[in-house]
Amino acid sequence: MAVDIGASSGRHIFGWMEDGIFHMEEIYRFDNGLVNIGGRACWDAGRLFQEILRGMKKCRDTGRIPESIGIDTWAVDFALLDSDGQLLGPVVGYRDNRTAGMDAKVYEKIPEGELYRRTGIQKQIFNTIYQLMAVKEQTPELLEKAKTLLLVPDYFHFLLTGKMCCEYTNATTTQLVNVQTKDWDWEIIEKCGYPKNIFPNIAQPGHVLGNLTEEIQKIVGFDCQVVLPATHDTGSAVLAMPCREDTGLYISSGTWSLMGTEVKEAICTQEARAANLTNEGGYEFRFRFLKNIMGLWMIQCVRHEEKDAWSFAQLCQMAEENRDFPSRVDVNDGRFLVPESMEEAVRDYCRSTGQEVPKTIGEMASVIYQSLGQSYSETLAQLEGICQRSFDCIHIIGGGSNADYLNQVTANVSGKTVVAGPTEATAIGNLLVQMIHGQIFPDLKAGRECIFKSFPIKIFNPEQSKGE
Ligand code: ADP
Ligand code: LRH
Repeated sequence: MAVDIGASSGRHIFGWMEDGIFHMEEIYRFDNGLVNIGGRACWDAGRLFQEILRGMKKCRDTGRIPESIGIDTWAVDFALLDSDGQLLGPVVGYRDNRTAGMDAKVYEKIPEGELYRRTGIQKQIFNTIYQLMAVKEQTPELLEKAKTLLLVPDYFHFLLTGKMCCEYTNATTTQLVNVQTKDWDWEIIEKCGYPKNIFPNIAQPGHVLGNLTEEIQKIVGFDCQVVLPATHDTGSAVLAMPCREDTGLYISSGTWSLMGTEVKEAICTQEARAANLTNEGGYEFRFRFLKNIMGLWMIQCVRHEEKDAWSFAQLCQMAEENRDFPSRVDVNDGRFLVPESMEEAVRDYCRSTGQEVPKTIGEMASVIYQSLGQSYSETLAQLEGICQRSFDCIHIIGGGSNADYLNQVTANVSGKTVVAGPTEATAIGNLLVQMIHGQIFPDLKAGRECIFKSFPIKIFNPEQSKGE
């Protein structure tokens, strides 16, 4: 059983092998999003854990009892726990503005270039290293009281088993893990002044954390092992890329668009840093050399502002009807990270750059999808330049691979064939690691091979004449 919780929704996916084919069934789905707690943008960790239990109970009710379970979520966010394992405060979300100015504070202790060389992680103002600096500066008593720091999936795994660890793939997104030793970089932690004893041991995907506690068994009605997947959702998603070689080009497309390729050794050069490319830790110590692109967050916000009057499929269709609308925005501009109004932020960008301002929702959607496509195309050029190779096609995986119009725009602007799917790549990748642990697959290569033949994919070839 994979429990995959993204920034916009979570789901319980049951997976099994039958006749050489990887099958899966969605058992339960729930919404996610930021909530305001005491003026901060937070995750409702209590509700999310209740949703996790609800989905597990549904397993029991439908007779789908898993052999093992693993949870993945978005990266970087964490819980601080006291000596009784209780939360010391709400789990603040990465879009909260408490990190403003914290980059400068961190660089007073350790220069930015050195940080990149030691961790390989791109600067994102919301990385755990900057969030912890915000805690240290704004609420130092929290850090003094804290006994343990757990990233979000580690926290949920702790609530299920009573056991604590930080899973490696997600731990690397803290920007506190050394790219060589693959362990906490104690020197960075010390220089930043964070208490060393709050960082638990790092465990690899495939590690058996333990069984469900008796209390949880009573609630959900069964017992099973918790086997760590790649708990960083992007880490799981990329495992499920339906590609015969490891080195394909992917966009893991959801709230964020994570575009990159797998590499054996991290690329921590000045050129890679200037392009804001990151080296996130992966299964078997592979690295995902990728860029965080603002992603479908932009269209999610617009849909929300329009009171969910249109489905994503309708927004795609309206964008296509307005395909000739000429304006483009830099989707990675900071103003789109957490704007009061995404529509106003897009209009403001167009106005201030002397471009035509979108008036209708169709024009707005057209600007967003086509600007995303443009950013993909620019990132492709950077990746091809730095990796000194050309890619045959772009794999788009995750919920965003449902966006046919964006897939077509991506093919058109990049001149590459787009292979779209599977849409539940993250849950499949999560299951894959559990299945390798259960010896259903001998290794990742065999698992990827099976995904390739088990799940439908859609092909989009470039239509140069359409001129996006
Ligand atoms: P996350 O894991 O970050 O919460 P998902 O991988 O679930 O995100 O992807 C959700 C996104 O996928 C939505 O924001 C939406 O833009 C896109 N999407 C899902 N279904 C469709 C569809 N039918 N047509 C167009 N876009 C879709
Ligand atoms: C995608 C994701 C991404 C991170 C961001 C915080 O869900 O995990 O890889 O950079 O959320």
